[in-house]
Amino acid sequence: MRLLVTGGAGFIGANFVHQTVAQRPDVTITVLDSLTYAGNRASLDPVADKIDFVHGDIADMDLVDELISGVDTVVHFAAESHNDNSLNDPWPFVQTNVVGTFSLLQAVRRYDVRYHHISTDEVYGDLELDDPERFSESTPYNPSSPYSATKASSDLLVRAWTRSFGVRATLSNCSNNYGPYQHVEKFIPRQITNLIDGVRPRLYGEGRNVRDWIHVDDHNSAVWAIIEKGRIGQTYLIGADGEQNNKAVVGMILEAFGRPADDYDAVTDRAGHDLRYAIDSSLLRDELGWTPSYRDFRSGLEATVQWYRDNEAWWRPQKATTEKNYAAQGEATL
Ligand code: NAD
Ligand code: TDX
Repeated sequence: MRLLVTGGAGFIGANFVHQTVAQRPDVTITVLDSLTYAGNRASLDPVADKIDFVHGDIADMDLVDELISGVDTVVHFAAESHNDNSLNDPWPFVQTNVVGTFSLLQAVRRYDVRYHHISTDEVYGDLELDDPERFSESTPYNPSSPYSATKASSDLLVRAWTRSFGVRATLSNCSNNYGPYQHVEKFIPRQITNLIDGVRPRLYGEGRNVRDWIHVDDHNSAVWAIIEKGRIGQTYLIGADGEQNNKAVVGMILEAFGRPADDYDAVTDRAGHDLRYAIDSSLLRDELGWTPSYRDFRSGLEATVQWYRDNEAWWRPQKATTEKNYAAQGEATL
C-alpha cells in the first residue's frame, strides 16, 4: 500500500507513523505536514530513514494533486487542533480544517483514492455529568467551539463528497488522546511539564469537566481496523471507556510526582467549556472486532509522565512560548 499521512509530524500522526513502520513493512509512507507551531520534525526522527517527508500545506491544491496522484490511500490527521487557540484566533482553523479538507477531497475524488478522515467527539457538543446516554454514530452534531465547528464542517464535506461523488471515504470521531509526543499546550503534557519545572498544575475552573481518555496507540490501532475493514461511507466512534474528570487527572499526575492531590492552581475557565464527552464505541468493537490494549488509565498516565521526564529535549523548546501565550490570553489564578 502507498499511504499519504497528512499531519504526520503532529501528536497522533507521528504515533500513527511509528506504529505503521513497526507493524506494516508492506506500507510505503509519505508524510505531508506544514510544520506549524504544533508540528515537530523531531517526532519523526526514529523513523526518518523509513518514510518520505514533504514539507507543505494541505490547502496547496497543486501539491496535494501531485502527491495524491501517486498513492492508494490517504489518512488525514492534519488540523489546527487546540480549542483555546481557536477562541483566540479562529481563522487558521477555518483555513486548515475546512479549506484544507476540501483540497484533499477534490484530489481523492479525481484519482479515486481511498480516504480516511480523522475527527473528534467534540462535533457532538457536550453531555450533562449524569446523562446515561453517551455519544454514538447517530448523535446529532452540535459543536461548541470554533475548533469543533470547523471539524464538524470538515466531516460534513466528507459525507457529501462520498454521497454525491462516490469518494471511497470512512470517518472516525475519537475521544481525548494521551501519550508521547503531545504538544505541551494540551492538558496532560502541560501539567506534567509544569511539575518538572516546579510549577503548580493549572486547572480550569473547578475541574469538574469530564474527558474520555484513550491512549494514542489505541486510537491508531482503531484507525487501521477501519482502513482495512471499515464500510465505505461509515462513521466509527473510537473510545476506550476512560472517563475521568480533570481534577482527578491532575491528582494522579501530582501523585506521580509525590505531591498532594490538591497542590494545583485553579485558573480562569475556558469560554464555552464543554462539560463532558463520553463515547459508545460498540459499533467499532462489534463490527470490526477492535479492542483497546491500554485498559488502566493510571498506568498509561504514569508511562506518559516518564516519557516527558526522559524526553525534555523534545518538549523544552515549546514550553516558554506556550506559557507566555496562555498568560497573554488572560489566564489568571482564581
Ligand atoms: P496536532 O496539533 O498535534 O498536530 C497537527 C499536525 O498537523 C501538526 O504536525 C501540524 O504541523 C499539521 N498541520 C496543521 N495545519 C496544516 C496544514 N495546513 N497543512 C499541513 N499540515 C498541517 O494535532 P493532534 O492532536 O495530533 O490531532 C490530529 C488529528 O486528530 C486532528 O484532526 C484532530 O482534530 C484529531 N483528534 C485529536 C484528538 C486529541 O485528543 N488530540 C482527539 C480526537 C481527534
Ligand atoms: O491547562 C489546562 N487546564 C485545564 O483544566 C488545559 C490546557 C486544559 N484544561 C482542561 C480543559 C479540558 O476540559 O482540560 C481538558 C482537556 O483540555 P485539552 O487538552 O485542551 O483538550 P480538549 O479541549 O478536551 O480537546 C482535545 O480532545 C479532543 C484535543 O485538544 C482536541 O484536538 C480533540 O479533538
